[in-house]
Formats: sequence, C-alpha cells, structure tokens
Amino acid sequence: MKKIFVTGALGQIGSELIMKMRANYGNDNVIATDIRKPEEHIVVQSGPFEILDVTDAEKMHTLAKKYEADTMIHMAALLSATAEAKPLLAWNLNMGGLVNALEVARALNCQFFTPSSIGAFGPSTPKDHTPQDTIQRPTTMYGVNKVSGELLCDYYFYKFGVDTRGVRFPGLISYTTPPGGGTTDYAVDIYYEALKRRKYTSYIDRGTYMDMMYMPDAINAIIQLMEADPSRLQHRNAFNVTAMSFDPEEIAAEIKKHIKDFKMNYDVDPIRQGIANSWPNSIDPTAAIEEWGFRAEYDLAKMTVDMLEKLKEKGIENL
Ligand code: VAH
Repeated sequence: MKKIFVTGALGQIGSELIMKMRANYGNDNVIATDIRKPEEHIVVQSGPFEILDVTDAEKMHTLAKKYEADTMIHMAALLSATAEAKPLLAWNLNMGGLVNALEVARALNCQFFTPSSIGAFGPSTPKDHTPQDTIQRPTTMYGVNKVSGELLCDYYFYKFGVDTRGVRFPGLISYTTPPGGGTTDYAVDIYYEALKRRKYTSYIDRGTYMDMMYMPDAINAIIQLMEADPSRLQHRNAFNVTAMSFDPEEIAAEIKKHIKDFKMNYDVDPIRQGIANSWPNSIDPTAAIEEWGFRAEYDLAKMTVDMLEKLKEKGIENL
C-alpha cells in the first residue's frame, strides 16, 4: 500500500484509520475524502483531503487517478439504524458507492478494502460462535447491503482479479467520534453519559449480547489484513473478527468499578432492539486468526479504563 484513497474519512472508523495510516505510510500517501470538508478537523489539516460524494462515479475515478491511488479503502456507508429508517437511500448510497469504488479499483488496479459487519447475519444464522461460513439471511437493509457487498467484492476478485479484502466488524467503540446511527452505539454513548451524568438509559435491553471491539483493534485489523500474504487467504470477503461479547448489564458493571454511583436504566427502542435480536450473540474469528494472525488487544476491562481516561482528557465530565 503506497497511495491509499479513503472514502468516508470523517466517519467513526475513517477518522481514526486516516491518522494511523498517515503515521504508518506518510501523511501525503493517505488521501482522505468525505462528503463535507470541516476545515478545523485533524483529518483535513494533516494531509490531502477532497470532497467526494461516493455516488459520483466520475469524480471518484478522477480523484483516485489524480493521486495515483494503488489502494482503495471504502468506508462511506449508512449504518444499521439509519439504513433501517431510510432503506432506499441506504441501498443507493451503500451499494452505489461500493460498486463505484470497486470499479475504480478495477480500472486503476488497486488493492481494495471495505468492511462488512455482524449485521450480515440474520435470525436463521447460528447465534453462538457464529462460524465463518454459514447461513446469511439478514432481515435489515443494512444486512442486505453487507451480504450483497461481500458477494460483490468476491465477484470482483474472481471475475476481474481485484485484490478485495474485508472483515465483518462487530460493534466498534471509540472516543474520537460521538455515537452515530448504529445499533451498537449504546456501548459508546454509555461512556459519555456515565461521565457527564453518572447515569445512562439504554435503548438495548439487558441480556442482549453483541460482539464488540475497541477501535484501536479494528484499525490494526484493517492494516494487518491489507498487509497479509495473499497466498494465505482462503477467505476474503469477509472475515469474522471480534474482541468481546457483552450485554448492557456487563458494560454497566465494568463502568461502576470506576464510577461508583453510576446508574443504568432501560427504555428499549423496538427498532434497534429488533435489529440487535437478529444478530449473533458471539462470532467465531478462527479463520482470521489462522489466515492472517488477527488478534485483539482490548477486552471490556482494558477498553473501559482507556475510554474513560481518553474521554476525561477530551473534557467529557460532569457537564
Ligand atoms: C451498527 N456499528 O450498529 C454498526 C455495526 C455491528 C454493528 O455494523 O450499525
């Protein structure tokens, strides 16, 4: 990877991925793009940045060619809850953007990465230690987008020889970007609210287990997969990866170890609870471990210490 073109660079993953890749590969070798250009943002200030709507195929091709991209990292997409509220917009953006990015990778001979998700599984998928290869009949527009995306990326590998790679991310937790339109974002929100108000009202019910991962592990997984020896890859789109699985009660208990008077209550959102119920309780990352050495550093305890510390440094406390 020498000239890396990233879409969705201001998103939850993109904003941290850009900074890590610029540190690894050089600021000028990581081109950040997104639909808006906030001048004060560190991603805009620390290296090349272009405004790009990923549904604009011609502009994407022109910009990738201008920077002589050899790697496409396609992150721009609507997440599960937003996609469920606006399914047609989600289809057009998530699938239109993906096919545009794949076409640019094919035309310019780029290596390619885009994330899938545990959302690519559905109610008929085995829910515990969900295998790498199994039933994928998601019942959300986001899940339909992710399964279609996995198949499309494999197609571009088999049909056109594009070096496509992807991971099925669990819920991702980070301190840099506030919670977005995801179902798992309660696990981000809870840290902000615990520091600001010493309490949190969860829209996901107790007993709802979902796979989760701290953002540093997610960023490392992307870079590690993209640098992996292609001859070792039996799978490509996309690898199960996870670091932990917990329910709201368990993350609340971990926070209480640091904020003694933290209180948790529930006001379940039927839409996001319905999405969460259709996803696995835990997935099996064996293929990623065996084929490219995936390993997560953070568990719930270690992540909670770091999240609370970093949010306090950002001034998120007793507002
Ligand atoms: C979402 N955070 O909630 C994303 C992710 C597995 C969940 O895909 O939509």
